[in-house]
Parts: sequence; C-alpha cells; structure tokens
Amino acid sequence: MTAEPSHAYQLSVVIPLFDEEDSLAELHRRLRAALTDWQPVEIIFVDDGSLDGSFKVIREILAHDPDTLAIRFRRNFGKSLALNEAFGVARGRYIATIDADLQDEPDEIPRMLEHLEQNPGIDLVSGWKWPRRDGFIKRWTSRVFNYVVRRSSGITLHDFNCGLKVYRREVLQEIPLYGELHRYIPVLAGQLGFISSELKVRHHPRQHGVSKFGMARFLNGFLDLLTVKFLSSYRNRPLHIFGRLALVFCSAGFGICALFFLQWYLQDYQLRLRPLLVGGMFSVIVGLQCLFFGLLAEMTAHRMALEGQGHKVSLREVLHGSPQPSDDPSTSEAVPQAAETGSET
Ligand SMILES: Nc1nc2c(ncn2[C@@H]2O[C@H](COP(=O)(O)OP(=O)(O)OP(=O)(O)O)[C@@H](O)[C@H]2O)c(=O)[nH]1
Ligand SMILES: [Mg+2]
Repeated sequence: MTAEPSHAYQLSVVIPLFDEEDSLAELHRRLRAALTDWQPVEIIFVDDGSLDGSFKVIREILAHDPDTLAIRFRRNFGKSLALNEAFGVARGRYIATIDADLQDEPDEIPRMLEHLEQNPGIDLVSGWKWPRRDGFIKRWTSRVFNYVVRRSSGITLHDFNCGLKVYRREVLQEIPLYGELHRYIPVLAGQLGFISSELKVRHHPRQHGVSKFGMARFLNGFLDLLTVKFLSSYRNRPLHIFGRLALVFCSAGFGICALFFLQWYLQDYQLRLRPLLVGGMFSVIVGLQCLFFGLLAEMTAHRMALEGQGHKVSLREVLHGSPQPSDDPSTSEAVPQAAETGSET
C-alpha cells in the first residue's frame, strides 16, 4: 500500500474576490482564529482585477503572514478562472473556498473538515446557507435555480451556489473550471464519481461593498447547466444526440413529402406549393444539417481523443498483483518478496 502523499499544508483556504477592500483584513483575522487546530493552513487570495484598494489590503496581510499567497489578475476574468488558478497552486490536503464579503462564516470550516475526516466516503462538503440573509428576489431565484439543478443533475444539494465548500484535494485536481462553471463543481464532481454532502452553515447580510449578483447571472446559470449536461452526456459521442435530432426531423419531413407525393401519384391531387409541403422540405433540410453537424462534432471528438484530450476516467486506485510463492525452491529464492499479498499504487 502506498503511503499517504505528504502535503505542505493541512488546509488551503481559497478566497476569490473582486472589489472587497473593506472585508479582507477582518476575514483574514477570523480565518486564522477559526483554524488554529488545523495548522498549517495556507490562505490564497485571488484578486480578480479589483479596482478598489483590495490588493493594497492584501499586501498588508502578506507582510505579516508568510503562509498567505496572493494572485492578482490584470483584469477581471471571472470567478471560475480565479478559482481554477488558485486550485492549481494550492498545496493543502483539503481545499476550502469562502466568499470574501464576510457573508460566509469562517467558524464553519472546522466543522466541515471534521465531517470529511469522519466520513472517508465523502469527497466534498458544500455549505447550505441557513437561514439565508438575502432579499426576497435573490432567495426565490436561488430556490428555483437550485431546484432545477437538483432535478436535472440528480445531485441532491439545496444550495449549489454557496461560496463555502471544503474538498479533498483530488476532487479539484480533476475538474477544469472555466466560464462560470464554478457553480456546478458538485455536479461535475458527481459525474466523475465523487460524493458530495451538505451541512447547514450560518449566513450574514453583506456588510461592505456591493453585490455582484444580477439577473444576467441567473440566466447564465441555466445556459451553463445545459453545457454541463451536454458535455457530460455527449462530449465523446456528439452524433448520438445530433443523429437523433436528424432522425426526428428527417422522418417527419420525408413522411410529409411522401404523403403529398402519394396523393399526387395515386389520387391525382395537384402538387401545389402548400405550407405543409414547405414545412416538410424544411424539416428534411434541418435534419440533414443536424446530421452533418453531428459528424463535424464527431471529427472534433476524434481529434481530441487522438491528442489525448478526450474524455478521461477518474481513477480511484490501481492495484498490482504480487508474484505468488513458487513450489520450486530455486525460483522462490530469486523472488524474496513473493509472500506479500498485494500492493497499491
Ligand atoms: N474572482 C472573482 N470573484 C468574484 C467576482 N464576482 C464576485 N466575486 C466574489 O465572489 C464572492 C461572492 O460574490 P457576491 O457578489 O457577494 O455574490 P453573492 O454572495 O451571491 O451575492 P450577494 O449576496 O448579493 O453579495 C465575493 O467574494 C466576491 O468578491 C469575479 O468576477 N471574480
Ligand atoms: Mg455575497
């Protein structure tokens, strides 16, 4: 059995932020106070092109905390890329994320870590903001969003968008984030076979700065859900979805056209241009387009597979059998460790 890989830190806390200068010093102080039993702890700030004095505050924190790392983007690239960057450099055995606006409670992190320690089968713990300290519209849009994601993904969390989450590091090593997919980490992890769990966490109203929440984010969230579903099901086999669509459109189109043709041929109906006939021909064209689109997508999938970028499986472990002890004494001498039962890599 291989030894547990050693990590430089017990925990890395990742804080993605955009214009949060008034909250950072207090957040850092409260994190350090909450995590004294989990040392060594690394704190990673990702300043995503803030326009206020956020990075000045981070510099001041860095001056007296050597276990803090600051990443600063030239401009705003979005929360997913910020998280992705931090996950790439985090050195903790566990990795936690927390919002920078003090709405999440740092004191909840030890409880979430203990939950992971006590449940080896669980790979990530997601916070469930309870009771939620947000306005009516935010609460309800969020409720609808969570319901739809729950139903379509099969992952039974109540609060996918909670910034407070704790992961075993191997979960994040396998999930590339881009666009705005950070909301779907539990779904993406679930597709790889990782198990999520949920704990209710305290939530506070925003004290400083302004919210970056807008209706556009709500709409983008649903479009991203489509991406996540499509990639998980058809990334490797796009023709299976486009081919099905092609079949539906072409069958409908050919059926309609055949009906008109038979009427003309057998019953001597005049073959005039009628709306349904136009619809039938249109349907055939759309069907053929779907077919060609699927074939093009298959070529891309094939190319990705050739370049080693195709769909990857998530390995839990690989076991090698050890050579068995031999009856022949001359060979058993040559294999001194043959009595061992097995080894893991
Ligand atoms: N890196 C990065 N972080 C961001 C960006 N937008 C928001 N954040 C951070 O993400 C966290 C949550 O953002 P909020 O605007 O508070 O979103 P929210 O908590 O859902 O909304 P409110 O409850 O209205 O504050 C905060 O730490 C923000 O600073 C961004 O574009 N890039
Ligand atoms: Mg917030």
